[in-house]
Amino acid sequence: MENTKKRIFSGIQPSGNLTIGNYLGALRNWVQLQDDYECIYCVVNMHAITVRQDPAVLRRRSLETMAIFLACGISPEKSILFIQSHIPEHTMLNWVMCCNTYMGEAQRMTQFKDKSARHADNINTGLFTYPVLMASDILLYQADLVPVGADQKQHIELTRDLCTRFNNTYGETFVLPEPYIPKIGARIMSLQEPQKTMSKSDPNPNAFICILDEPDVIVRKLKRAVTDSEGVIAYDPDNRAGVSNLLSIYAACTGKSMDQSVKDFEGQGYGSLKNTVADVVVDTLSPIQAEYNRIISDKEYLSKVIEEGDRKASAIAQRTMRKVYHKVGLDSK
Ligand code: ATP
Ligand code: LTN
Repeated sequence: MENTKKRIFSGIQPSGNLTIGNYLGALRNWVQLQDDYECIYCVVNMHAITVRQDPAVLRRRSLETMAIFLACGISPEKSILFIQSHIPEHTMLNWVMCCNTYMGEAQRMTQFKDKSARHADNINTGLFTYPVLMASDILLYQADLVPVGADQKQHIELTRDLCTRFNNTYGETFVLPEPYIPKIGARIMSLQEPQKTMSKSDPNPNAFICILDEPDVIVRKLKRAVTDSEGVIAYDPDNRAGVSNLLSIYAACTGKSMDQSVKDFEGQGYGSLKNTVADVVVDTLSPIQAEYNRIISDKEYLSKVIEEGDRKASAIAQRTMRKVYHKVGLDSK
């Protein structure tokens, strides 16, 4: 029977230890989407080198990131799981797309502006063209839907612009993708500077909770989370960023609505809010951690999953690339 399921593509960089932001904003939804879509999930290690990485650490983290995908419940029987650098078509399409992207478009990307400010000693052209590589990832697999956190919305919009331009210039080639952003958990904020998105590459480890953090570490980081001096628990992300972030984490982990979550804490203080949030985060992460420890010690299984995923991804990527090279006149036929 013809496969009529819509296709999903998404990726996470192995640029640090994955956080609850990565889990609640992205991974958790990846798991849920597996039954209704044909899902392709990627460890985007080529994106990670836009920031300086230790080669041995990058190699290890790429495997660990894949083990986290599996531990969260992504199944190699249902989804294609692979590593970006194993499929050379990503760089091939990246170059073609770079030649179809305007400087002004890339210059508008806020992630580039943020990352150049944070890495002023290494503002490289890869960091600048990062969103074009991301667009290439998505278009290469002809994805209909891209599940990401809210911070990636602008990159998906750029991907859509590049897709439409390419199709108009060279004839129908790529599927036009749409973003899929969760209602709750799309933007988990830093525990130390709650106006900023929680990020795994934050230099301050108290700013984020890692998926693999031990329970006592989770409790400690949440106890230190920045709140305010109002003393009343209410959801108001613009003015009460810290408390609202703790409420969002609670709502995302328990599956409760924000109204219900706020009600759950009526009349309570920040101390008990932090303790309860720590409990639900530990409950959410414990089964994932147990599964991770099992998978990471089975390197043979992990390599088999990656080999199989690479093979399936490669077949799709090659098909698209043949089409693209023909359209732009880079083949010899
Ligand atoms: P880095 O800090 O290295 O740039 P990151 O922690 O921002 O990385 P990515 O690998 O760039 O994470 O993102 C992977 C996925 O996780 C993306 O879909 C992104 O939108 C989502 N994500 C990352 N951080 C958060 C967050 N704080 N809240 C919700 N979703 C997030
Ligand atoms: N830029 C993304 C990671 C990423 C991605 C992708 C996400 C690279 N390629 C393709 C979705 C689809 C980020 O989360 N920072």
